[in-house]
Amino acid sequence: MKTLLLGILFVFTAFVLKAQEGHELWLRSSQKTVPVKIICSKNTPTLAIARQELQQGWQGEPNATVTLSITKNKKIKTDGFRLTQHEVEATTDRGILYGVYELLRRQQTGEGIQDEICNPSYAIRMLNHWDNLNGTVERGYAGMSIFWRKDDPFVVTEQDKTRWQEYARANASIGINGSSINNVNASPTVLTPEYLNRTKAIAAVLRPYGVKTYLSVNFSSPKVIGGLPTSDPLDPAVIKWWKDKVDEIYTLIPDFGGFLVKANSEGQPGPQDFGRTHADGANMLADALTPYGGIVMWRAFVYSSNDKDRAKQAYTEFVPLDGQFRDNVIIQVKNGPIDFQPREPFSPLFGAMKKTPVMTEFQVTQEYLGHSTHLAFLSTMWEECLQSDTYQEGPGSTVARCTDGSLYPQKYTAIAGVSNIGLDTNWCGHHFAQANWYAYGRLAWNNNLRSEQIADEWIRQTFPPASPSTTGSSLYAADWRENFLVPVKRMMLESREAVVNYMTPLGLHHIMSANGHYGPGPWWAPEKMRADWTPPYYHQAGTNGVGFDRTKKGSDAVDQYREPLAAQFNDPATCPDMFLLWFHHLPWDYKMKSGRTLWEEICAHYDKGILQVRQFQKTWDKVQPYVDSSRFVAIQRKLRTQCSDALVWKDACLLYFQQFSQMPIPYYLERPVNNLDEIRANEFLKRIP
Ligand code: BDP
Repeated sequence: MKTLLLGILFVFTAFVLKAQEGHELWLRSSQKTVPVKIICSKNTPTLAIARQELQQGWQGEPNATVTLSITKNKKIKTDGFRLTQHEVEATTDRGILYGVYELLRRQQTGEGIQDEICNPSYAIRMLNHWDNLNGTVERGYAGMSIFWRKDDPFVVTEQDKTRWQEYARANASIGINGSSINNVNASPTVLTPEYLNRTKAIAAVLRPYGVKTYLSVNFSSPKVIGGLPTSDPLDPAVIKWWKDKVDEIYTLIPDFGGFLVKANSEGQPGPQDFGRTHADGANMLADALTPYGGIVMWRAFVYSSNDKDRAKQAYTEFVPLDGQFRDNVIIQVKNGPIDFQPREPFSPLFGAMKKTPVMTEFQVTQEYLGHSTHLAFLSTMWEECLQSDTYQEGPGSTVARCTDGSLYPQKYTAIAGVSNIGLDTNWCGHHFAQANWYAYGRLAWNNNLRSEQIADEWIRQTFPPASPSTTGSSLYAADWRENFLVPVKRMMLESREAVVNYMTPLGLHHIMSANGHYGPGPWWAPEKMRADWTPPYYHQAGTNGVGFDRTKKGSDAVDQYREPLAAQFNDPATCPDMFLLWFHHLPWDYKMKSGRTLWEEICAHYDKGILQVRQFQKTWDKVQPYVDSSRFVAIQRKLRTQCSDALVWKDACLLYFQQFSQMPIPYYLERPVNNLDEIRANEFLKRIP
């Protein structure tokens, strides 16, 4: 009976599930529109969008009346809203728009609506685009930039505008309210009139959706495009140049958000070039922006080649400056102390600068997690970071609370995600990478959300069943939940851990090849290369063991964490396994909590990663009846590549480390199928997808 039913279902869904290219993201238009009446006393471009969305997406009872009201309810923060089944109340029209999207989402996912107030965790919820003015995207794996292009760079076409509008709508639907639209490795040219004009055109399209526009700026701009002899932040002519530039920008874009700055980092210019501090540089820009309410997001991603431990440097450089920044400067800190690795402990800067606003920077684009080829749902990684306890103000001082204003009062609260968006039809390269854009927005709105809920919402909206009701009691709905929703959700929730397992288990980090950051390369160390850009610096493998000693006897990075964490991380017996080789250099035969040796444990993790991806393939093949053919095949192909890549990772790392451990790969595990010398010989030929 069940087989027959599945058979019928297969034929039925194959008919109903039209091929999809994924361009609609999680905003699939409903199959039939249900009429709704809307009462709203005001009209603004933003409210017009709110109305239109309701009219197109209403799935409640037919001809219901929905009231949109702007009030002065003090419990509702800017951007927040009060929601009932038939009412959205907010203090701004942006709040109304967010409330409408929430209402429609609840209808689509079948989640109930109480009379409730929803306020965002952060006032500023940013996407950072690493888009270059020539249209390429640094660490972008989904095509060229949606904002910039090489040919006819200043012509704004209807096609451009449509893309920007769709982009803004997707952001608004998950509460993202800011975009910095050019690479943090910023070209000074972006501040020339032609590029500012294009920026103005972009801002005009994003504005009604509540998305403010920001720019990344190059600290040498006064010299490079202003013709000044210096860019010294204390030089009066430099101060005036920035002030005039800011005036010019606000004349074009009155609601411009502000600047994002990467300074004295990886060769970028900055105040230290003139013997000044990060605070001198950031404050100078902040002062120019103050009259307009603009902000500076100053990145703490700094490290130099001569330090003993790269992981310690941001903290060492920034903590002494605590209290010296203007209140419209926010220090933007990557989630981990090194660089967006598949797993890092949280950056010790969170909670350490008590008199300075600090914001988290996540990487939505999968630079170190298989680009847009591997399926890796990053929500679990961000949740892990946000929920990490820093103990800065006693137990419960999570990273989330250290940055959202609940522990330290700050004028501006913010969060940033490095975008994974490009001109590809499906925006993100991998259909499942869309879930990372979605999850980032949802966590930026509510930093206490759980990945399980986020995945659930995303699946329901992105792969809705052919039958209109997912919540009703029909056999079909129950079947869809059991055979599609549950296994796909499980796969998503496990996917990041799988990547950690087959790439960098047990606290290993930064062992990928060369600059592509895609395949394995634990051996990669060209002669003249900076040591801290090569994997051996991070894994320290030798016949005596593996791992970076960051204990009190080593680089002492553990001391940047508050007790009880410092002591816990310092002792291999209490250090969580997942951070073991991040903090410790241990012999290959070190006895793990599991009873296995360290070497066996490493092997077991790499092996498990492979088994997990194989399971993802099985899961996906089985859900074919529930997915349109185009997305089904695209994802199936990507999973195949992920599986063969994972095998290369496992074989490369195990065969390389085995040269030091000199121990057999446990015989109960699969044998390598690739040869190390062949992987090494092909390393640079490997297609970067
Ligand atoms: C690294 C990227 C590099 C970025 C840098 C940054 O490899 O392309 O410019 O981060 O965040 O992860 O500035």
